[in-house]
Amino acid sequence: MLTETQIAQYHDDGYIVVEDVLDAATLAELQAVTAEIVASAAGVREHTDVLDLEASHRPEAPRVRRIKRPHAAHPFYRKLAAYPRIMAALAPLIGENIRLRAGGKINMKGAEYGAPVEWHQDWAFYPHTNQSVLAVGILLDDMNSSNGPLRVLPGSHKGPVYDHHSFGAFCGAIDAAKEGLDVSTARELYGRAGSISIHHVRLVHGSALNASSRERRVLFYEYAAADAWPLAGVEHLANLDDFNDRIVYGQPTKQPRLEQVPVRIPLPRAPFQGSIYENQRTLTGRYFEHEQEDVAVVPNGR
Ligand SMILES: O=C(O)CCC(=O)C(=O)O
Repeated sequence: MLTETQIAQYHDDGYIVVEDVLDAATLAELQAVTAEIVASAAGVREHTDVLDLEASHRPEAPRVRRIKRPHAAHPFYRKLAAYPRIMAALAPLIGENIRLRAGGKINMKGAEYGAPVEWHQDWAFYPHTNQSVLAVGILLDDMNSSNGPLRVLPGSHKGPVYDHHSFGAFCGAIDAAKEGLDVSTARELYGRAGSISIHHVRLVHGSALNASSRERRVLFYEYAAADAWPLAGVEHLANLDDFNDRIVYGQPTKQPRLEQVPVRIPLPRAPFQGSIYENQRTLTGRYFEHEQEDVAVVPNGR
């Protein structure tokens, strides 16, 4: 699946885009299943276990910001997580034994209002015993400069793990000015619907509000090598069967591989739970423009 150049780019820059990975029928089914779930937002007043809603959502004028944990929301997504061409792309990057993480999402970025995602590193949310962990973004729509493409900071996966806290609690985002993070070299990722992006768990990334007239939906699956175990406090591991049921390639193991990696623990928990958009509400020093209604809310009225 991947060329030597793509494998080298993943290691050097921390990301790649692979064009035209899904076949046409699978892409059409992905779009149809997603439309069906989005339609269920009509009449809904609050976030649910599946739907995360835009600040400007109204029951009579639904605006879905995210479908949460798609693999648990519909059997199609669980099957798609093990799509053979995706597994073939990941094996040279994180090995022959791969687990789907319990998270994952479809970020909808609706036309004209789709919310931004502030700069962050996934590793700040879910550190593991080793960093053979990455995210795959499957494009449901063409993604280009106008509709809020994923932005990445090349090489940042080899740099520090930045502070993702504000007001003494996790906020899932980096205050770039405060942290001295220069985002001027960020690149935008483009691709046709059915293509995928792959980014390293420590790569700094984010995306702007979608002010265009075209939606930008991306399904993000998070994958870890089977021997990368989540650190304490990151994921509830009471149910080993569920953990192992999420092996999408190869075999599980009870022997974690320990690497010397920098870690920050995402505790105390963010005051706003439910999605990254909620977590990031307490960020000081926002970088991206937000919708009027999605105002910063700071705990204790500060
Ligand atoms: O949807 C995007 O552009 C960014 C997604 C992301 O990084 C996240 O939701 O964690």
